Amino acid sequence: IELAGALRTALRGNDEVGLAYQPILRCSDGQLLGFEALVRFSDPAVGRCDPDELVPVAEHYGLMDALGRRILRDALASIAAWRQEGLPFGRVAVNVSPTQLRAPDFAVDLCRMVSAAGLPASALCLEITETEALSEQALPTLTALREAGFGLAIDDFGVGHSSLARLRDLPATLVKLDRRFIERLPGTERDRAFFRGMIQLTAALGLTTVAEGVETPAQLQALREAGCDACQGYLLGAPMPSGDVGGFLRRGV
Ligand code: G
Ligand code: G
Ligand code: MN
Ligand code: NA
Repeated sequence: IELAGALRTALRGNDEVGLAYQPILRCSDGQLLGFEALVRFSDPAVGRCDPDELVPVAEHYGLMDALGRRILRDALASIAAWRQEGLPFGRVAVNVSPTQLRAPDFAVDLCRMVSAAGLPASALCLEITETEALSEQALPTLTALREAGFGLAIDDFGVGHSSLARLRDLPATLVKLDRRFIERLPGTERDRAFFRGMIQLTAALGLTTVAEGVETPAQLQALREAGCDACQGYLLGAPMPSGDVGGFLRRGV
């Protein structure tokens, strides 16, 4: 279809594919911890296209490898530029699709890209969806990435197929609690107890927790009370172009 064609053309060229950066803040005091890079493809013929549409099309047409590589390249370039400016932007999270993760050379390629950009692996956190992260075949790659120093986040935690037994053994550093849980806050005592339990479980495994889709002060208050580490959402800041990150940081949070 048209979108696949537009994407193929964009990937053949050398322009940025388009990333927006959404801030991630510590719940307790609002300290900035980092940003999540979200792909924002737009094209004169097909208009603006969100990742929910773009990623499946890229997967279906065999373009995900090239798209994933371009996203990483652009994110690393922005990180290097922010560093040059001395901006305290924290750590940047990049979403990694199942196809990318399954490529046998993914970890080696990524290490090479990061050092070519003059960055330490710790500058990046890789977000992997729960279903993929918990699959048996992902484990060697995840272990290699973790050993190389990358942060590893389980994205959309709690809504996919998952086994708690596998979660226990995963070399992850962080879990992102899906928006569907946050939507239910402050909610009933039962909703809050459920949420508190999730935080206790992940904390017991040594994982940092990030709540997604935080939209109201009441939700943020509930997160604090439950002991959630970090938050992300329209209340704290919408995804912004890389050029706006400096201004956002200077304005203070
Ligand atoms: O930005 P938005 O809310 O539309 O993102 C929707 C979904 O797409 C999110 O679940 C996010 O994890 C995923 N996504 C966003 N950017 C990327 C990306 O660069 N690569 C991959 N694989 N997924 C992404
Ligand atoms: O990685 P993930 O799939 O979770 O990506 C987060 C998605 O959620 C992005 O597409 C982003 O644009 C969107 N998003 C970010 N903050 C909010 C929010 O506060 N509310 C809602 N509804 N969506 C959000
Ligand atoms: Mn994500
Ligand atoms: Na998510």
